[in-house]
Amino acid sequence: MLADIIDRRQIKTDAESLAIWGKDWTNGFNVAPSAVVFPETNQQVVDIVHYAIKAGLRLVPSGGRTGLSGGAVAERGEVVVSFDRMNQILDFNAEDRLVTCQAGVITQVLQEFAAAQQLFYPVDFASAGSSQMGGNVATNAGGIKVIRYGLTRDWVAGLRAVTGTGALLDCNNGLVKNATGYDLRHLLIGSEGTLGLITEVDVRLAAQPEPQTVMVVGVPQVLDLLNVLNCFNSQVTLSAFEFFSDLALQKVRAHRDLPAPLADAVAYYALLEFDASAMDAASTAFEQCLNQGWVVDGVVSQSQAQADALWQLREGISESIAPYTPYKNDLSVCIHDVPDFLADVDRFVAESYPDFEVCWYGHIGDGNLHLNILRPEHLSVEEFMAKGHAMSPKIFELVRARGGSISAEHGVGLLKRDFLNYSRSEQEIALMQGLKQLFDPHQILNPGKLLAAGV
Ligand code: S2G
Ligand code: ZN
Repeated sequence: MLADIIDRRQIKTDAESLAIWGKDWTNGFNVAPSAVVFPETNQQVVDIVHYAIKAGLRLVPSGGRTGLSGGAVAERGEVVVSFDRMNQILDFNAEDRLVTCQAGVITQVLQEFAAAQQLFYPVDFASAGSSQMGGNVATNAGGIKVIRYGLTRDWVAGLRAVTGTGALLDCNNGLVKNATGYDLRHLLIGSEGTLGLITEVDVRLAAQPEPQTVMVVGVPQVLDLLNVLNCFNSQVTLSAFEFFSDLALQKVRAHRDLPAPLADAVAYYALLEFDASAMDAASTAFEQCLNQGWVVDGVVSQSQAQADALWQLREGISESIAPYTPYKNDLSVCIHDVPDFLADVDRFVAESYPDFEVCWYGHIGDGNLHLNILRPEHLSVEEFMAKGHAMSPKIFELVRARGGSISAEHGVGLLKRDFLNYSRSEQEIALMQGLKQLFDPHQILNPGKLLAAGV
């Protein structure tokens, strides 16, 4: 049917393609798209939406397929709209420091393009090598530099998107200032393909930072991580403040054959990044933390290669624990709440799930914790996922008690859809459903993601 409106070479229906493009990095969901279509222009995306309305097709937008909440999973015969072939950088303006990317531009390609203009695209995370700009905008991707540079949302100066009525919206057009009503750009950012299919993004670029230094310190008491953060934050402009447990470090070292960062193992580690010119201030802060007993040891990169090696210890975690089919939760609370929240969760899991190994890591400088439970040998994946789903509401209760988020940066997708009420009020959810009705009256855009379908 689709061949009526798009070249056959842009349509795949073979089983292997359906299996590849029908999912993202999330496991545990049925993968059953009916076809994959590869538009090459905005107009083709418009035509696909108009056709879907007429033919009663439902569409799942697909970018780098690195999502962790099932946001790009086609589980019920939907047509996957892949932006792989809309992967060009269309324009760049040095005065505006703006680059216009098609949705399929890989994050790393944009980072390298920015560097070639002596500028900097400051949103970075482990999947930068395969994630795409459209998906980054659709999930408001965060990552490891948020503490200094904010999230994707902060760098989107404009975007083009096709709504569920087939309207091609051109939002904000790269303007710095535009006080002319509701900023629809910010509705579409983080909407996970449920309000519109993002086809192009006008991205603002930052000035190139000076050379960075990376420090890894050993923190025996998890609660002291926040003391270390506060001590450094008061004296150093941090580009990153990440943490990971010794269990996470063991898995990365085994998976990537990397040396330990410190002479002795410590229960927790913090990875800090800051301008090389702030080394003296960082040394002072380190000494203070040492005197307080908050840290016991530390290492500082002396070269870019050493900085990259230290970053591997953090950025390699997700991939290194994947073989343990971890049960993931991506949680956030206000920074001042992190110590008590961490203690709440650790206590709850130890009491209720003594056989669960908790692998803690994340962007603790943003109050964002990645709670990964590694699958115990004696449980099958199905049994383990079922136990995880039963455990999550109790974890979300701890999140709600502190006004936190049940999905800090990975989005809602399918995985967290039924738990929105732990972090959003009924009034807010009703308004979100109203917006969904306005932008996608035929319920064809990523149905069932973020919001329960058909409401
Ligand atoms: C991270 C990556 C995905 C995961 O490493 O910061 O956001 O495994 C994560 O949780
Ligand atoms: Zn993360």
